[in-house]
Amino acid sequence: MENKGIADIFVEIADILDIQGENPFRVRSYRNAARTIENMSQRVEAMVKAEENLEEIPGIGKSIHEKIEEIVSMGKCRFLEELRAKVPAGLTELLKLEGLGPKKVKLLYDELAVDSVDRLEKAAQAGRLRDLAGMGLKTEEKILKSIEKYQAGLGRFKLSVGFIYAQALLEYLKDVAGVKRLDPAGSFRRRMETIGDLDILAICGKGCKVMDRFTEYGDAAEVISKGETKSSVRLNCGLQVDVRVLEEESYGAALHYFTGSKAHNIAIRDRAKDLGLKVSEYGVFRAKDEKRLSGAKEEDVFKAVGLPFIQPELRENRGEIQAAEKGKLPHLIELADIRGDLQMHTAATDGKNSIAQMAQKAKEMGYSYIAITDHSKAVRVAGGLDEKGLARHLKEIEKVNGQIPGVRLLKGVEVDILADGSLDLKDDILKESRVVIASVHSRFNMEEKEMTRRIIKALKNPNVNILAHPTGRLILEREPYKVNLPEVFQAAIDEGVVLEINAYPDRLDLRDVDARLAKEMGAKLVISTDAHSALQMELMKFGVFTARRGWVEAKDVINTLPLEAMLKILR
Ligand code: DGT
Ligand code: CA
Ligand code: CA
Ligand code: ZN
Repeated sequence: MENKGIADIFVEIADILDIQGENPFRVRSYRNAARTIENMSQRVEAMVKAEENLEEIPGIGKSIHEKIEEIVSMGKCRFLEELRAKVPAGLTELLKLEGLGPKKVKLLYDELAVDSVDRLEKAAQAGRLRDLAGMGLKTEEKILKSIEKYQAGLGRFKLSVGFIYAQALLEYLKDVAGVKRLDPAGSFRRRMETIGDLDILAICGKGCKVMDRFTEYGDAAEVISKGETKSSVRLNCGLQVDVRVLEEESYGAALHYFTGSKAHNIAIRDRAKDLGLKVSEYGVFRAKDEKRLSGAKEEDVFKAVGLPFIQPELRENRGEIQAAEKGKLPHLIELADIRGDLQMHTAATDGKNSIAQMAQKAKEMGYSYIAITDHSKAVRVAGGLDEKGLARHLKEIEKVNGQIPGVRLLKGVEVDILADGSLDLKDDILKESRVVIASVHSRFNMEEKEMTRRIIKALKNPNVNILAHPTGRLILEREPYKVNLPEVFQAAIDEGVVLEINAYPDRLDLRDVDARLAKEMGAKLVISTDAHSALQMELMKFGVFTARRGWVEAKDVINTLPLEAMLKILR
């Protein structure tokens, strides 16, 4: 089982205990364990098999260790099954709705016997929630909105989660004798922020047992269908995977077709039709007599319709075909272009590692600079720093500077934008910080005008260099706050503030289309991980994917520049 699968079990345990009103410390210990496991670079399953002592890992004690062993050996956890038997299955699902915590879920169950999303929806529509203690008309409306959003995202997975499962499965399938090629396609290959399922294409030799091996996969919960050329499996986490075995001569056409998007495919087909051609997943054909012209390589499809290769991230029918036609495709940014990371948190606030450990990781990543940017005091849950705390912390950063040759540490802070647009720390100390990131962490419910004014006021503080996660959304969890982005972008341009594409996979904020607008308006961008541990600095790739989907080039992104040039842009 993948670390993510093990972590999910502990999250569910914590959720049920929470609903039962269990001791918060006990609940937290399960949540912490889940987070630790999910963020580990080594596979827990392998560690158990190698009989390593898991209790040396912070946050993993005897009781959790025992449960991990049971999960690895039996594929399930008895304690969780017992808990599940005690509460209706729908209750933990209710926790996934935005704005519903364990207390409210318990209240809804006790008072109205609400035990599923369906029942909650009916109760809300009937106006039965507004009279419950601590609720009202507004809560009722909000809950209806959360339900709508939840249902729209149902069954979709964050790209980063898709990555975990895709990598493990591809690793497994590539060792099957006779497999010549394996490629993920679909929304995964286009690096969409969420994926509905995972599409994998393969070329296999004669007698290859790839479908047998696929349907026997250890992490498969259910085989949905099995055939010679197509099989589908549902993994334990709920993600569906389709594997298709294809002919070598039509592999390129199939890769193009199954990469999509559907809208892009249709546009390409229409173009082919105008040229007297037919493009399908089987190849490129002459329309009048169905003669096969090509299709072994993906480039064949583009060549047939007179276009250069279009990167998968651009294939959304958002103007890529017109741009290709005019030779105006963007030269998309790549992970290798990134030279530093300008947002990260350390153990001084809610991060896991020390300044030195972050610097060491930066060295491993091949970076030449990073900014250490812990939270300010308003973010109390994160243990944000006040003026004195930050002053001390900046000295610490300075001290570590030079200890890791080749990596320059920049003194920084992520300062909170308060409700009135003022900043959470005094200007004197902000002046001491080379990288001042401003961001919103509270009062998300403002009207658009007020929120826009709030953010623009913050950008006008001359100490601010970067606006972080400009819309505040959390993918599949929290809508962006209402804000007029074009106005914010223009203010950022006028003030010389850089806009962040936050690479943290739950955020990806700015999202693709917003980043594209910012770039087209002439804004400067930065891609930062917002890492809360050294390992999370590896999440940079998700920010780069988002940037690529937003047509962003290396020259639009300041952390592709060498240190001195980058610093010139940071006012
Ligand atoms: P997803 O799975 O919802 O995240 O999105 P996709 O894009 O991976 O969609 P999926 O898995 O239904 O299909 C994979 C690709 O196959 C899709 O991107 C384009 C192609 N495709 C599927 N259905 C159609 C269709 O009806 N017409 C055309 N032209 N292409 C299709
Ligand atoms: Ca798909
Ligand atoms: Ca599919
Ligand atoms: Zn934080």
